[in-house]
Order: sequence, then C-alpha cells, then structure tokens
Amino acid sequence: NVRKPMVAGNWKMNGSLALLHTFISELKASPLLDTVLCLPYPYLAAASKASFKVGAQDCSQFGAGAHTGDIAVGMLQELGATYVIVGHSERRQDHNESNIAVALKVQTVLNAGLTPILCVGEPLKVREAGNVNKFVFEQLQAVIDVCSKDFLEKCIIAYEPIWAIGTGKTASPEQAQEVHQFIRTEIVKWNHNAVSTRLLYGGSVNASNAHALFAKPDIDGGLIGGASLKIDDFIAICNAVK
Ligand code: G2H
Repeated sequence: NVRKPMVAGNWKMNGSLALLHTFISELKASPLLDTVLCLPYPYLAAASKASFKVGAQDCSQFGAGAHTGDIAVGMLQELGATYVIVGHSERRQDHNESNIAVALKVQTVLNAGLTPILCVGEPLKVREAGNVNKFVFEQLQAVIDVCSKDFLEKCIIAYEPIWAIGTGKTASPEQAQEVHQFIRTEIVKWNHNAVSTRLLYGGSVNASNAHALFAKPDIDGGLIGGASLKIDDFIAICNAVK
C-alpha cells in the first residue's frame, strides 16, 4: 500500500485539560501510522509536546482581520497544529457552511502549509434516494472549482455519512468501501497523484468495528469522534490499522 494509515481523533466540543494530559502521557505515536488528535482550540497549546500530531476542527476562511470570534489558520500553526478539519457536517449544519465556504477554507489551510482534512458525506435521505455518489461528487467538485486539482494530493478526505455520525450506526465495511472506491476513482481521474491521498472513514468507528473497516482497500484509516475521548478505545483503534 502506497498510503500510510492515519487515525485522527475529533474531540468535537468535548474533553478537558485533564483528559488531554492523560492522552499525552499514554498515547504514543507509532511509526506505522499517523496519529492525530483534533482538539478544541483552547487545548492546542497544551498538546505541543505530545508525540502524536495535533489538528484543529475548523478555521476561518480569512487570513486575519475584523472577524470577531473566528480563528485564523496562522494562529493554529503558531500553536503547533498541522491538520485542520474542514467542512465537518456539524459545521455545515450548525453554521450553515456552504460548499463554497468549505472550499475557501481548504484553500486558506493549504496556503498556510497545513493539511486540510476535508469531510464529505450524505444525509440519510440522499442515501435512501440512491444519490450518494452524486452528492459526494458535488461536494468534491465545489472544492476543486476553488482550489484546483492540485489540492487533491495535498489533503486528506474523510467520508462521513451523516446518518452514521454519533448514532452508533456505522456504515458497513462494504458500504464504506463502495463510496471510498468511488471517491478514489474520481480524484485519480482529476489528479493522478491522488492515488496516494488518504481517505478516512468517519461515523461511529469504535474499537470493535475499526479493524474490519480499515481492512478495506480504499479505507486508509478513520476520523474518530466519540471513541477518541476514551484512551483505551482510541489506542485500540490505532492498533487496528497495523
Ligand atoms: C463523525 C465522527 C468524528 P463519531 O463526526 O468525526 O464522530 O465517531 O462520534 O460518529
């Protein structure tokens, strides 16, 4: 496999400094995979000496300026973040982030030299109507329109079906692989080098289902929400990619 596996935790708006200190002392990065924790902004500085890599969960599409309450990517970089989740469905829903806004954020993250973890994925209605591929294609197309095809080899793409997020309903390894294979085929058509782009699955991944998901040929790891808050579960998920 040309792609190094990755397990990225997404704490969302959870955790505490005490929990972060537990992770810093107990979660040891392995050379066999990229281990990342995407933390709430206030915890980023405290993770600067961790052996794992650190990411944020969003950033402003603007570099700096009069945008009260927003966080610029340069600030994340100063605190040691190397990854930024962009376009998570919770941001798209809670903050009305459009495909265009997501694309502008991806561009901003890339311009700063950080790696975007671009989230795509369909709501249940779209799956039931049989339109998953079309929906995901349009989400990717919107980013390509803004960022050019080069971005496809510089980003990580997380496929997160919205109906599987925090619901305990994981996509089956076959369902996830089907969409990952579709994404792989499309991004390689756009950019040959995207054969080495990591595609992560996200949505109720846990210590029991991780191995079967990660065993699929186009699933290069996971974006882990709830289970990334429990040190033993997160370590077990990291071990499932090896
Ligand atoms: C999907 C995932 C993490 P969870 O959002 O990005 O969350 O694993 O809790 O479904």
